[in-house]
Amino acid sequence: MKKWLQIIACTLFACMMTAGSALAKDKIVVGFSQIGAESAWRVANTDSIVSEAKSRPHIELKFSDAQQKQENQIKAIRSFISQGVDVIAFSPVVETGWEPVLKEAKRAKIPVILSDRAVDVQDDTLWVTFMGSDFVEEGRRAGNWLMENYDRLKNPDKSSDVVNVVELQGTVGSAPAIDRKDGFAEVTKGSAFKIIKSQSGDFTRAKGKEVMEAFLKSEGKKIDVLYAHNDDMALGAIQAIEEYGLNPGKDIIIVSIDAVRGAFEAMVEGKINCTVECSPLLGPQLFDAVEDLMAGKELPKRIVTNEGVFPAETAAETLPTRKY
Ligand code: GZL
Repeated sequence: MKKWLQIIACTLFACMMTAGSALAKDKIVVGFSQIGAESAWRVANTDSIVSEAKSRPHIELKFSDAQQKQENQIKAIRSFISQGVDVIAFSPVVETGWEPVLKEAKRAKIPVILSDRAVDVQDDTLWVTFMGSDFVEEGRRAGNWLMENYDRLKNPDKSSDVVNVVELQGTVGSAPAIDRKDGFAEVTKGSAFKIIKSQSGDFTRAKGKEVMEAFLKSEGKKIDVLYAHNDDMALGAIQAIEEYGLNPGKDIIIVSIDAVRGAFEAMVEGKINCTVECSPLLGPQLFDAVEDLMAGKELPKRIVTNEGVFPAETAAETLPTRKY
């Protein structure tokens, strides 16, 4: 009988120690690898993550900015592993090339949360949950809004037999660029809306202007519509359109994605016709998920952010309510 009592006593002691160590953990250390600061959206996303971490005294955030380079994100994740953080979270700049480092995190028993963008890996046990927008749906919303509103907005002397669309894509190989292209193409397939030029502007204002200049040089007044995968590229393109001597929002209808403040200001000026929301305010959701994870709760594999569509007509009244 004595032997059994000893076994029970040891088991109870071990349980108390484990519980104690979890309870004694006064800090949850999170390593976050951010893509960069390529757009107003990204800056707002970083602000949301950093400020939310600051508002939670039990969260210690180790933040790394990769300047839009995958190799820097991989280095940062390896560093988090060697530091023995409790959770790794990151916004993957592109979809592929993550297996090796995610397998290292798994071997180190460090859970990984995907924030904002997804990865394309065979083994989905390499990440715990993906939280962020449905980019395909954002592309569909942009295409549907355009088809429903183009005729009332277009320059009267433009025909509607074929509507020539130029597309500014996001970063090559990134989930939002791939999915936003697919969603727009899916809903406009077989319609009068034809993409005549499509090129990456890497989600930046400068590159968006540069590529739009090239579109205008080759297609000129043939262009009826600009579909931009983010507002920063649309704002750069507006500069190119005006320098070319055309009126953005009138001669060229512009539909974009993100719904950042700059897009609302451009809509108030009549230079963008619609922006589809993609919320960067992921900080609260991210650290709720971290805390649930550390408390041993099961996380859903996919957490989708809720978003809307903002036409220019409502921009003035909506602008004061915008948080980014
Ligand atoms: C979308 C996000 C994209 C934004 C861009 O969730 O990954 O990256 O649309 C940003 O503005 O650069």
